[in-house]
Amino acid sequence: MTHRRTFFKAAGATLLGAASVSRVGAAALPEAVIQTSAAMQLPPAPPNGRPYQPLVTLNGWSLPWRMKDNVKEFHLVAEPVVREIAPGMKANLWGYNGQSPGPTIEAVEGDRIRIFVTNSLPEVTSVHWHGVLLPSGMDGVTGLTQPPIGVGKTFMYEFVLQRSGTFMYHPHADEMVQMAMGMMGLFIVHPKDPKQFKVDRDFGFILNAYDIEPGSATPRVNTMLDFNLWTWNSRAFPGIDPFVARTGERVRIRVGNLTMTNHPIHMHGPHFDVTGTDGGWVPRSARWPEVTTDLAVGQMRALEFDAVAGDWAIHCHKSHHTMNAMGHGVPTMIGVDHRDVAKKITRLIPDYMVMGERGMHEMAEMEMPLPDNTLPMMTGTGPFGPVGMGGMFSVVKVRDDVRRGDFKDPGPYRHPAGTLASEYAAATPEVVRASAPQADASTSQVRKPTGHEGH
Ligand SMILES: [Cu+2]
Repeated sequence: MTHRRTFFKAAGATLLGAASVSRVGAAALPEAVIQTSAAMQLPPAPPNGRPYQPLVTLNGWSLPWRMKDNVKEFHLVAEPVVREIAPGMKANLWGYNGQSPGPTIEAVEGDRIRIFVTNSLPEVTSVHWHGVLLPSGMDGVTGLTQPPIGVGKTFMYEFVLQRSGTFMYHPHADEMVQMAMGMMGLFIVHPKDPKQFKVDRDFGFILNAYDIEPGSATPRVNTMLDFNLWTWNSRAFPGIDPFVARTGERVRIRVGNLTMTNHPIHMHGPHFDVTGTDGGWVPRSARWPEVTTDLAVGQMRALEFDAVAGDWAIHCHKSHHTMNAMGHGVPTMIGVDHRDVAKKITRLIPDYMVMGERGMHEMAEMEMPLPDNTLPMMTGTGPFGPVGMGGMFSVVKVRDDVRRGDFKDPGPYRHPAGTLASEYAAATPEVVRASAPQADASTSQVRKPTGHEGH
């Protein structure tokens, strides 16, 4: 559901007199569009200005603009928001225009844009336009290039977009807190010539992470590395949208990293090329095929591939990042038979469970009681049972019959006959193990006696 509300309602009329834009300017602010849903909102074709193919933001949306005297005017409102991380869990975050991440800003190379930023947070902020070429004074670094945007104030940023590419925006004010709370968004500059770098589908998301104690809803903002929720656009699997495409289409996925660590993003199925970084487009001669590309902190990558029919997992390859909140202090129980101990413990703690001695997959199948507002560590169900994944995981779903512009989840893939792994039903022969190599007399000093089996 999209609400439209004016600046007057958003920030309160009493704040206007003290705002950093003039009264005339403030009265002329474009309305701030607020989004309260975490569902993907398909962006419409641009209503005016140069044509481009809109980005599909995972579990997100693009910010409408107002064209005024040939300038695209956007209005961001920095504010506390509630974001559904996945069904069953909501988080109290800070973001823009009702959501975290904020809306994607889309414009075209050569556009002059004016972005009004209203601060409805309880503390000062600023916005840095990560990767965008602009005058130093528009760069958004509090103290260095501008005073902070005070509580209730509105700032105006204005610049001409010089190069197309994949960029981001985020605060450069109390940023440890403000990024830990979810303040970020994508900034896409489309090429002036729509035929240049053309793809059939263009997706985008930001890697982010939170430390939210199971049972609570507000991130701990002082966490340096030990985050427990690894998310794409502040969503965890199975709450992350699939990447839907038609067989043979050229697909681009743009990824930015605003967490505190690197993420090797790995896609099953077709190989991809990295065609863009946060510095722009990679020349064709400098691309090489990949199935995993590592994103360092602050980096952006655009991946492109030709879609092949199937359900292809796409995920961060750090295995802890495809898990939801978990206790990392749990001891490894593989190979430990602790059923006898468990019986004794159950007399004291009736809910005590034996788990982990044959690995942890059984936890994916278990319906364990959890605190309210918490996601299971491994969750999500596929056509063959529990997927046993959470966090930074989604699926590239490619089908022969997806219509152009259709991004709806097509359901599970129907594998052509003879292309599906299955159980071998006939009798299995005895496993033959290679015999251990004979000890080399020159290096071994101890020989076990042989021929004494009768003892
Ligand atoms: Cu990761």
